[in-house]
Amino acid sequence: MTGCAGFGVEYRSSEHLPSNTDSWWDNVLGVAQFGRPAADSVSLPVPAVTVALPPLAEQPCTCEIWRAAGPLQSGQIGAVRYRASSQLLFGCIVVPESDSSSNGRAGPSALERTTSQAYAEIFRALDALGYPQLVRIWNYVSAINQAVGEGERYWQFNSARQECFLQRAEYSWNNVPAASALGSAAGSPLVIYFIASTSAMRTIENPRQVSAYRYPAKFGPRSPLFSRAAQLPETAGAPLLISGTASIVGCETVHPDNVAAQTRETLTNIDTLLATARSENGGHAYSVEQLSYKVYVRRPTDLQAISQELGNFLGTQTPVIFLRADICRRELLVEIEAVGAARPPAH
Ligand code: 3EB
Repeated sequence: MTGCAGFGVEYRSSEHLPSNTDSWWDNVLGVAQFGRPAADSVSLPVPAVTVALPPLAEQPCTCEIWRAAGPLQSGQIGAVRYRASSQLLFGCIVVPESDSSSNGRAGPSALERTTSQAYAEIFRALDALGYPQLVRIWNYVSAINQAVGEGERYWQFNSARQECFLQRAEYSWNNVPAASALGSAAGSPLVIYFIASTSAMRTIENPRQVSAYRYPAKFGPRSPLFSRAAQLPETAGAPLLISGTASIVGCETVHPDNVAAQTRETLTNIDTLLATARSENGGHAYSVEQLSYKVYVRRPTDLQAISQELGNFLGTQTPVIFLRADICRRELLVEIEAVGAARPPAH
């Protein structure tokens, strides 16, 4: 197998994972577990990272399972655990905030130091392993909306992230991975997991939205650095990884008090991104019904309204999971990310 064959995501409750010796695991790259894995669960045979965001579902733990065609190899470099095919790598790192070594009184905050440490470890692992291109990255930051100084903790995270990327030759303002950054409970460690590739990706921006790296300073002194979507190399359906997407038009939050309208605006943003991906990238037939969705919900009581809007837009056949999370602007009530492959271009 070559390229990104077999690449994709699947969602399952922890209770429904096959036993460790099952061949089902052979082409699993890694797992993110949302919520509380069963106390008696044995460690999984692939890298697994636990994120303290509870699923809004009956089961206490939802697994996001990433696959790629094998053979796959696992290992650990520094604090980064990984598993990789010849082209794609899944990696994860957990850094408690207090663990980050202090450099005295002034200078960067604990969250900035922790973020810089995590990204330094990630880049060191990718350098050592030869997967230089980060394609998609998930950042789970505790107390993300908490006020600090002039801003919020999210701003501190953004400062450190921007500095880390811009120090690297592989990245520039308009060539950065797709991302999500969500808030977990205060006291949770910084949890980051990611997909990296041996070859270059293509990034896609949304014409309805100002690129995040161009957000004006009122959203923080150093802008968030991520692209709206990343497309893996042009093999096997050109998989598209869509960043966390919210009710933002231009650079402003719209419908601050209306969760149904925020959900519709978010889905319009995703739809627009797919149209852009189709027109820029050789007519790959991406469609909203063919993606898998992960929905972050600020207030559990909004679940029904959000779920109803999604149903109207996507029908009921589309894989969707819902997680309780803080979103990086206080007025945002919902954020949605997605992943999927295309049908081949029509000739
Ligand atoms: C936005 O569009 C909403 O900081 O990595 C979405 C996806 C958002 C990723 C990030 C933030 C991030 O600005 C928030």
